[in-house]
Amino acid sequence: MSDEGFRGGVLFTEIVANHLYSNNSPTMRNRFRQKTVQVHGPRSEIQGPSARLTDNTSNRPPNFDSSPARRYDDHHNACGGRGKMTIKIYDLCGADDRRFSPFCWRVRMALAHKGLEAEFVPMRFTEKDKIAFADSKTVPVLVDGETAMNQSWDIADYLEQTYPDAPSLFGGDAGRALTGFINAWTNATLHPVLIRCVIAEVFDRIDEADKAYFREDREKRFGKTIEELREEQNGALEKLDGALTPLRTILKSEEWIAGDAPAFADHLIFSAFQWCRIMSPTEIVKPGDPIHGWRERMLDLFDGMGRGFKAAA
Ligand SMILES: N[C@@H](CCC(=O)N[C@@H](CS)C(=O)NCC(=O)O)C(=O)O
Repeated sequence: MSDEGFRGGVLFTEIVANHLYSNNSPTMRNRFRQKTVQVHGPRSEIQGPSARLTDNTSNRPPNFDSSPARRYDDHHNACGGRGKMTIKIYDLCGADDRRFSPFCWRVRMALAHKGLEAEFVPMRFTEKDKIAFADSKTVPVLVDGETAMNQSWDIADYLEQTYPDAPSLFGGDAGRALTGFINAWTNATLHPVLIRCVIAEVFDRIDEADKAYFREDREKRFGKTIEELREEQNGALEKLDGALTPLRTILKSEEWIAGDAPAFADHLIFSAFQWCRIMSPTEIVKPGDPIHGWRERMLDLFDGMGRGFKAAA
């Protein structure tokens, strides 16, 4: 479509997945409702910022033999591709281009799992105007053709629905429901404990331009200063050990959280560890811990995609 075609607003089709457990509908089909959102603004806003801010990072590993991504590549190529435009993901970015958002990592892993290429558009906390077109104040935001949406769970659900021939993120309806539990546990239990272990170090590594916003927002949220939270970090690490018990228990007997092969349940929890690994030099899990071994396996996936993102020193 020409730029003129976008003048005066663009129609985006937003597929909104109703939140798991907030909907009694038993079928996958009914979990979705579709609405059309009128998004105003010039095309440049909708397509994202200038080329300077576009990193063109692709999730597709070049030399990976046994991953689901590689299997999908073969299938995708055999089918002649889908002919769709590249998926775009708005991604939080810290100082030195650190991509640290656990929610964005969930989507990065989901795309790699499905073997889908994507362009990651970096965005700072204080650049929310870039995602206003999607009516969002948080990242990740996905743009896929005419679809724009936020919320990492909804994006994973959308990818599962839209690319059903690619390796499954959930392994069917039962797997989706169990993964919904992992999603809720990660959000409600794991993240709140982890954030207290690393928040001061996250503050140290976000972009200078974001520091005043982050300090004000997080200090209000925690009712403490960043300095006080820094002092409480060791105590927070002690509490983390207990919170990780269910994860450690399952990883004593299973190679992956999802069982025989990694799936979105693994990506969800791994993303929280990536957030810490990229922003904090603190050793969250120690060698010898089954969680450490699993995290190493996760870092190896997709031709070492996760490892390719520099750990904080
Ligand atoms: N429920 C959302 C949460 C997304 C979220 O909180 N993203 C953070 C980055 S990790 C964000 O954009 N925060 C904006 C802010 O703090 O101003 C999801 O699952 O996508």
